[in-house]
Amino acid sequence: MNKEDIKATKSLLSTPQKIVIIPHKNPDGDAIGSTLGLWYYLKSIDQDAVVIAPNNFPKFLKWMPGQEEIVIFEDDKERAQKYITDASLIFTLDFNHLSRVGFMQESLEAAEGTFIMIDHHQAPSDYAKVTYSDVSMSSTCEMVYNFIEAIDSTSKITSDIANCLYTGIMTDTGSFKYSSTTSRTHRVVADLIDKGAENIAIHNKVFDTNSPSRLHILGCALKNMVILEDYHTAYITLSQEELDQNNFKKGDTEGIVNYGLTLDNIIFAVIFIENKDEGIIKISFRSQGDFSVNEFARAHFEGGGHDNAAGGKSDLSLPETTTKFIGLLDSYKDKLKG
Ligand SMILES: [Mn+2]
Repeated sequence: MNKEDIKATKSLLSTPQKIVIIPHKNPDGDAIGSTLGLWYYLKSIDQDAVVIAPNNFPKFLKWMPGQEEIVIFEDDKERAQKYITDASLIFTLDFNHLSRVGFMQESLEAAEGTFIMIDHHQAPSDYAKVTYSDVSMSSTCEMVYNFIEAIDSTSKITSDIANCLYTGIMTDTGSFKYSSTTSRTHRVVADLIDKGAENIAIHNKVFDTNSPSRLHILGCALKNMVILEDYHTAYITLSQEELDQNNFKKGDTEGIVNYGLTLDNIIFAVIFIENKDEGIIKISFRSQGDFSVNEFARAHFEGGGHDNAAGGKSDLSLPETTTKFIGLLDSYKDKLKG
């Protein structure tokens, strides 16, 4: 955070505000961890704050401290809308375009409160008065730690805040192994453990929660995996029929894309998931090293994200989409060196 933004934020928080804190649609561990961590902090300095999520969040986060206080816009529109309309200060966390809140976008665009953005994705838009944006950060949770340090003191971090921030850093770094993990990330995490983050319990609660449907879908996905050795690429497909056969539930496909990267010499991994309801193929891209899946997704699949993790979509059928994908790889052959 630069000095000007720190000053502006301190001045905003020096008077009582009505605050809403917003994560993106389909919130993940970092989105929920950062919003709840910030929420606990703001309450501790006697601010009136509430977290409003566009829609519900996955079961593996339902143990988090404070999660039962989150207002779900989709389920509780009137109440959520009133909070947004009345808000004098609106924090948006872990996203940087208002379109990332889905059907909540209109409400936020009409809101009169002052916006503060805390986010680590590329190409932020300019809706916020204070934009704390840093693509080198491991997670928004690490940034909330920095935020509290910059405007106040890390001594304000309670065990609840520590548990929330630890969760987001852990999930967004793939348990501290993605390239965004720095020595600073480990120092922050060490301090969070000192402040009460129950690291072992958090790992268990987040990762040891497989359901039968999730494991069956994982089995199907791995069987479907296609390895293109010449391009150091592996991709997985899951059709709607396969999802239905295995009693698919929301969240079951989370993280499956990463299995491709566990293969020796594979640096580009993709999963194509058919969604008949929305009439699209949802795509996740992962890479290791310099190959930018953000650029690839932006150029060809109406998406984007980070250099090593991005999303996208296709309106073609599942076979047409994979054919298109395979056809693109030759022009990236130089960049896809293992
Ligand atoms: Mn994040």
